[in-house]
Amino acid sequence: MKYDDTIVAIATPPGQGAIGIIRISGTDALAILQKIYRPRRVAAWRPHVMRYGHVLTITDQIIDEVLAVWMRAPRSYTGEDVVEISCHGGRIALESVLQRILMCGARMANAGEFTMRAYVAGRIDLSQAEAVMDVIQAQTSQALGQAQAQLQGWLGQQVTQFIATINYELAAVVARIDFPDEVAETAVDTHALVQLMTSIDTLLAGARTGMVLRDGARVVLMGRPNVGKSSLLNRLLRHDRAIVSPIAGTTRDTLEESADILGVPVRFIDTAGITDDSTDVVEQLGVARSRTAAAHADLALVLIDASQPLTPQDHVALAARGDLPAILVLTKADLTLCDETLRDAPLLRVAPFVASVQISNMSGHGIDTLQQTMADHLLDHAPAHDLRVSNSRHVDALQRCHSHIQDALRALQAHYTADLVAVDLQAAVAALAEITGADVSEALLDTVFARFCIGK
Ligand SMILES: Nc1nc2c(ncn2[C@@H]2O[C@H](COP(=O)(O)OP(=O)(O)OP(=O)(O)O)[C@@H](O)[C@H]2O)c(=O)[nH]1
Ligand SMILES: [Mg+2]
Repeated sequence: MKYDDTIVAIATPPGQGAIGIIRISGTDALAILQKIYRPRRVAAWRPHVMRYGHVLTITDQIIDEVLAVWMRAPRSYTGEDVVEISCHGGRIALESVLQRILMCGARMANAGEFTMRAYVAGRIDLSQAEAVMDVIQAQTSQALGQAQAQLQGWLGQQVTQFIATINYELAAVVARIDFPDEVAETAVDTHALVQLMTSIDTLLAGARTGMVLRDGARVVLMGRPNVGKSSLLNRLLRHDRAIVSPIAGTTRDTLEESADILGVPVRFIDTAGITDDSTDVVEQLGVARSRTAAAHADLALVLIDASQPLTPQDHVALAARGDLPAILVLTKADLTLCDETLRDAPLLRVAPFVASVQISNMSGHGIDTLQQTMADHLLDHAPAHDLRVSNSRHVDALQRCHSHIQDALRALQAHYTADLVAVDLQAAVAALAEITGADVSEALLDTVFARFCIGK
């Protein structure tokens, strides 16, 4: 498919900067540039060469002093003719150049439309298009590595290989439909299909980590009042975000902040200390919010004051985490520790703890270990390389493919007719094709590109 219109957008973020870039894509990109722009030296336009000059009004007044480059199709981001103009990075300069281009017949690009054109032109597959946004939104270097790997196309290649394997077996099944007497049931290599399911299982096993790196993990700090939740939050963030005081009930509302924990993007949620004997309405509301936060988290840090005997409120706080995976954090390790608490706390479990760590928010003792323990848990089953599935859309498609292959194998085993087996294998291929976008609906494309920003 080829688009017949030319799109334009400011590709750099709003605000002031040294430069701001305007990007044009489509058949008229160069013609528009030639209309609005006067190069310093008159010469024929050569592709991929940056030229110095000015963007002018219709009456030849200077709008801005710029550098411009023309990238000839198909050697460009979109696969179409693309022009990029580096203007001064001020709102008025950029807006004025943009308006001038719109007057020449270009239209404002929709969010993600440049990348969508690259996909439609076949320059990248859909999983690579999605990776563009993942690269932009990556919050840690590990997340970036994973997004870059997907942008380079490993997932598309892997999926294409899977599709080829299924199609090979599908051909044997179809041959049986056409020539039932000549092609044996055993012509289908069930072993190859079982192996494919194993490969999908491996990809799915690493996907939890992939998604944690892409989307971040939610880690909730829980415990009775005064155990040191807010102090720990401040330690983990390396700045004083939350108010800390010796008064029980200091934090009354939940408070969220993000940090990079050894490469894992983590959103920490500090909560109001959990009690069940509060008569204060605001405190009760805070406690309710703490419980809600726990319900939506990936991991809990359950804090116990190791310098004090356990109280009934500790039990309430421990129970509040439900079956959320949790690390037991024994705080105030700089004080004289209470032997009984050290002995009993790890046993006070609703579900087993992932680990138990002693820390001091005062000296910083144990904070490194705690960070490592969190990262280890959140990166569980992570392949050491960057080739991880990280998008729930891909996970869903892989799961559906897996179950269709399973159905096909069952149908083969039960000696169902070949056309029934074929239906299952075709469905398996269709599920995989959604990942690369080889066969997708307009609606799916809309959802994928809705996440994008204008100009990308
Ligand atoms: N010695 C010592 N004191 C600590 C430690 N952590 C916190 N504290 C002190 O304990 C008190 C309560 O700390 P907070 O961080 O406000 O406790 P919290 O769990 O957020 O309390 P609420 O918000 O009331 O639920 C403050 O006086 C802190 O200075 C620690 O590791 N060692
Ligand atoms: Mg607090």
